[in-house]
Formats: sequence, C-alpha cells, structure tokens
Amino acid sequence: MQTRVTELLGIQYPIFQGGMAWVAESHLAGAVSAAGGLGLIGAANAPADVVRRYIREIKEQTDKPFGVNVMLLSPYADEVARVAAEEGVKVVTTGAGNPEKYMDMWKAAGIKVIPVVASVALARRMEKYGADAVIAEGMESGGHIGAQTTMTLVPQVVDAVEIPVIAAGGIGDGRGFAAARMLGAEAVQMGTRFVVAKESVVHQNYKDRILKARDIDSEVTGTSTGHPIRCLRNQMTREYLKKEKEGASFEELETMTLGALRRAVVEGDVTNGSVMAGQIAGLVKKEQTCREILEEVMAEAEALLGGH
Ligand code: TUI
Repeated sequence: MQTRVTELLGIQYPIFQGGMAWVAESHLAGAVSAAGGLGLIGAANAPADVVRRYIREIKEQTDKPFGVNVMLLSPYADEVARVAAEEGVKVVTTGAGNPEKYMDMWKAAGIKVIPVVASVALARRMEKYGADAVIAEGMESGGHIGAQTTMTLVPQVVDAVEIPVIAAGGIGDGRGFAAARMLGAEAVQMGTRFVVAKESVVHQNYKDRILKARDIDSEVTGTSTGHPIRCLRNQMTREYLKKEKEGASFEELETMTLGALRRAVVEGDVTNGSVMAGQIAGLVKKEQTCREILEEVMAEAEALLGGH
C-alpha cells in the first residue's frame, strides 16, 4: 500500500511505531524499521548521549529509515534535537509541545519533520513552519495526551492541512488502520501493540498487564496539573487520583510520578509504577514479532479496504 507517507520516507508499510518513553529503544525501533515500518527511538527524558548510542545501534542493525521522537518537555530536548541533526536521522517526530524553534535546524539537515499535534490549530501552524506531515494523536493514546479523540481530530486535521496526516491513538489492528484511512490518514502510528512485541525490552510484568487489560482498565492522571497521562489502573493511579481529588499541589503530584514509568518498564513494578498504555490495550492479546504485527495489520487492512 503506497501513500504520500511511504513515498516521503521510503518505507514499505505506512505504519509508525510510537516513540514511547523507556520502551522505544534501539531493539524495538530497529526491528520495526527492518521489517518495513517506521521505527522511532523515544528520546523522552534521556540524555543526548544515550539517544546518540541508540541511533548508532540501529544503524548497525538496518539500512532502512528510522526516526527519533523528541519529547519537548525533556530538560535535554535542545541537545537531543541537535544530536538528531548531527547523526542524520531520516525523520524526527516531536511530542508534548511546539517544536518551532528546531524546525530550521532539522530542515537544513535534510530531516523530515513530523510533529505530533492534538489540535487543528497546531497542525496548521506546523504546516506553515515547514512540517512534512503531522501525526494527529487522539486521547485514546497512552502516555501524555491531548483532549480530542482520534475519530474527531483526524478528519478535521485532514481538512485543515495539505500535508499528509498520520493517525494515532486507539489503533491496534487492521480495522483501526482501515478506519484511519477512511478518515483521510495516510499512515497510522501504533504504540501499545508494539509494547508487547517480542523485540520489546520492557519487563514481562508490563507486557502481561497489557495482555490482560480490559477495555475499561485505563485512567488519566494529571488532568489538574496540565500533564494528563493515560496509564493502566493500579495502586499508583488510585493514590494519585485520590490526592488529585483532594487538591494536592503540583509538586506533590509530580513526585508521585517521578521515576514511576521506569519502575514499571525496567523493574516490572506494575503495582506502584506507571503502566502507560492506550485504551486499545484490551484488544492486544498476543506477543508477536514486529514483522508479524506489521504483516498481520496490513493483511487485515488490505482485505477490508480492497486495495484502496
Ligand atoms: O508525547 C506524547 N506522549 C508521551 S510523552 C511521555 S513522557 C513525559 N514525561 C514527562 C512529562 C510528560 C510526559 C509520555 N507520553 N504524545 C504526543 C503528544 N503530544 N500528545 C499530545 C501532544 C501535544 C499536546 C499539546 C502536542 C502539542 C500540544 O500543544 C503544544 C502547544 O504549544 O500548542
């Protein structure tokens, strides 16, 4: 299936793997890219030298295109932005903010720039500043989220800009892919489905929690702090939401989440850690290789779309 996105990036399948904090490192991103999708390193809050190492590790693994997701709230965002330009990655995606100040540097380095947007206004602005495409991400996603749903955001962004739109949030199989195409998206981004991939290095407890999740198992913490984060319900979310309801301060709430994702991903503490995952977790029922995931999603979607 060819779209403007597969042409722009030189990839086989119009499927991005979300640049997830602590999860999207070189093994996962390299495997997705090697299998024909777009693998993304999730820089998140990692220092620039760690991101540089991941980039070099993927270059050893595959000649296929891959990208880096720059999380704009990171204290290292400036340095990571520079490393992406220096290392000549094919594509940069951004999250949790407005990447305007880096756009000229990335464009000068020949990088395709694809910001995540959660509104039509930011999509328009990104197009004006030279973005090559935008990822329209709905609040069904895991992690840091906006306020619109994928179903409503994607077609409105598609109508507002000329550049290609990639749909994200709540997409986990070929039906979701086909639906996104019907909304006008020219590729999709999936996160949660790739967290349980065989090549994903997250702790088995984290994978098991997603594989066991039901449709109603996610919560959004941090709505009051301006950092809304979707994760699966556990002791941490219960305590957090209780404190939030009682009007706890920003500082107190932030200390509860500091290091919480690492605790879940690396240490496997899915009780007190932050198990970020999207609302589609209930649909994700098996561990597969990245290649199997890509091929299965594409086969389902092509059967539904009949070549469109
Ligand atoms: O970025 C994400 N998801 C994430 S980032 C993350 S790690 C983290 N660490 C510390 C604090 C917060 C998060 C976990 N998950 N997704 C992309 C995304 N971007 N979702 C929503 C947005 C977004 C929201 C508002 C992008 C731009 C925006 O507007 C900015 C503006 O200035 O208009």
